[in-house]
Amino acid sequence: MTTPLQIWVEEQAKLTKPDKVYWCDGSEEEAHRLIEIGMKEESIAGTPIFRELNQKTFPNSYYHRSHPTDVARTEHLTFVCHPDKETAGPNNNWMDPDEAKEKMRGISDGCMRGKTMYVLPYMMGHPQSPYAKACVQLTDVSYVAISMRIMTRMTRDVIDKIGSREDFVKGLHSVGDFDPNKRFIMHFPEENFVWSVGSGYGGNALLGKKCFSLRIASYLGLREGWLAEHMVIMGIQDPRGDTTYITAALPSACGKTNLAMLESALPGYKVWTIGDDIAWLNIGADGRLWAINPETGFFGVAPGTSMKTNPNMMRTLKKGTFYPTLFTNTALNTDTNEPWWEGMDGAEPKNLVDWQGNKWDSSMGTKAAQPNSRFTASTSQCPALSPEFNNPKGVPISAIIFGGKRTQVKPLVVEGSSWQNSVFLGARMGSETTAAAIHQEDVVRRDPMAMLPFCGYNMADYFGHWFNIGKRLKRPPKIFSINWFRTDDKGNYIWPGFGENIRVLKWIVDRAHNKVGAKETPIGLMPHLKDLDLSGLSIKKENLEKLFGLDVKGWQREAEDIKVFFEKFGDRMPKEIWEEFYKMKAKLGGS
Ligand code: OXD
Ligand code: MN
Repeated sequence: MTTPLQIWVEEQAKLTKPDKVYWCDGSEEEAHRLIEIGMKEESIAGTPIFRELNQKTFPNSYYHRSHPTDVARTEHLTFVCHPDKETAGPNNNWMDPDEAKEKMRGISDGCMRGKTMYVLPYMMGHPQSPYAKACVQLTDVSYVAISMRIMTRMTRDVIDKIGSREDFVKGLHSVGDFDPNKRFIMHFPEENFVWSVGSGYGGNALLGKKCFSLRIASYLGLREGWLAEHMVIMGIQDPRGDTTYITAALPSACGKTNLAMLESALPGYKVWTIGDDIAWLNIGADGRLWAINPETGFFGVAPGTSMKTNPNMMRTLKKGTFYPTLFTNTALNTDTNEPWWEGMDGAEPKNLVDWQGNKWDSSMGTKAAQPNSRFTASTSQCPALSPEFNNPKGVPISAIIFGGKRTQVKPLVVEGSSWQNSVFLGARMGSETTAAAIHQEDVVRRDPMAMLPFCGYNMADYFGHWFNIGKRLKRPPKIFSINWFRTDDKGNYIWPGFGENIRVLKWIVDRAHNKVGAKETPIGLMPHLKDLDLSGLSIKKENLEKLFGLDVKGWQREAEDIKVFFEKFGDRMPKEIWEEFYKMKAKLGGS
């Protein structure tokens, strides 16, 4: 009997016209075979898809160079195609689904000619988890097939699981001819379908990640009563051996991966990693929020990663298991055949080529590694991986953190005073932009819950959904905002960050267990300094004031910016958001 899955694959092959169709089984042997093909037969802009790296120091690692125009997420080419524009909201680009499909059919006709179409059956989430989803992606490039094998649970069993069902998650991906004018990432939430052409970049091409697990899944969550969030999941073990699970949402390239596996600077504390990018949050029978990480890999920003900033990631990258590790658009040390990036440990190697293959040294004033260059590595290689990682139920969440990169105004840590106030706290977040998406860097943009680029529907409805979830929780987590990035008058970061962030996490955990008090301020609850362990840090008094004080004038300006953003949502905005906004504004005083 022909299944709906087979019919769908045949239809896509008829349109895209590959030379071959190959169904992947996710095995180790297959991964090696595809890497061999990528080293010999396929290329992007004349460069082989994979190049073997130094197998002694970076076992089972391969280097990949993308098309030079294709290095980050392209938010302006990303569309959410609900039948009506209002459902997509002002936070998304929208196109009518029929129009979008017609456009994509035109671009996709024959786009796999001369290539192999890889059929990738995969699960997002543990196959035994009630929250997991069965998915199939089609792609025409081995780099994406190998990356998906690292990032997801890819096996033939998924095909049996789908069986005769029609509601599996579908992804059609082709790198096309990399023409930026024919590059689109189209989402069809009503059909659990993503259609992406023209880009091989992770966030645009690994369709289980941002496209399904956030944009489409957030909409599924709205309809089914759960949340798909851009969040780290981690366990914090205290000196008594008790572990508290928390999640943290931060915009792209703001240190989520570092946070997820930080090595504690406080003796007796240990962090256990469950995920570094995506959390699916469901309400358990006990009325608590439970989190799973649907992914099985890290797709992290390489520059800045070192033994000092993220020792567990460096160990992960060098571990070498049967999962390959990929480095994309980093620089290369041509003496040792190792990847290299700005901020890596040790002196600058003598013989380097930059991410485009040109001879490079730092006197040239350019960057050797593309600022959004990435590694792709299996979570199984992480020494801090939580024993709960594969628990199909997930872990119970006691605190949620919202963060952003703000060099001014925002204090180190603030707590919401109620669920309603906390949703407002998440909704008012803003962050300075980074290289993870193509746009001007270092300007503040509002980024509620770090979900602005990933919420697959109108964010006004999303805030409403958060309020509804709160009503159903018997034991809601406490909610906090953090900002590691405040600078002093000379522009240097005040807070030491990285492993020292445990000091703030300890306070958050203590608050979650009602062990310490907090003081009320117009923007939420803030710590009494006596409750934060700052021992051994030498932060000047005026800088402590920046971290823990309230910049009233700055917040009055901030309120104006927040208002302009909220007004974009018109009448659809829940009244609770405005209630909290005006309460904060009144407490801040001023005009
Ligand atoms: C990512 C991103 O790749 O947020 O995780 O851009
Ligand atoms: Mn991310």
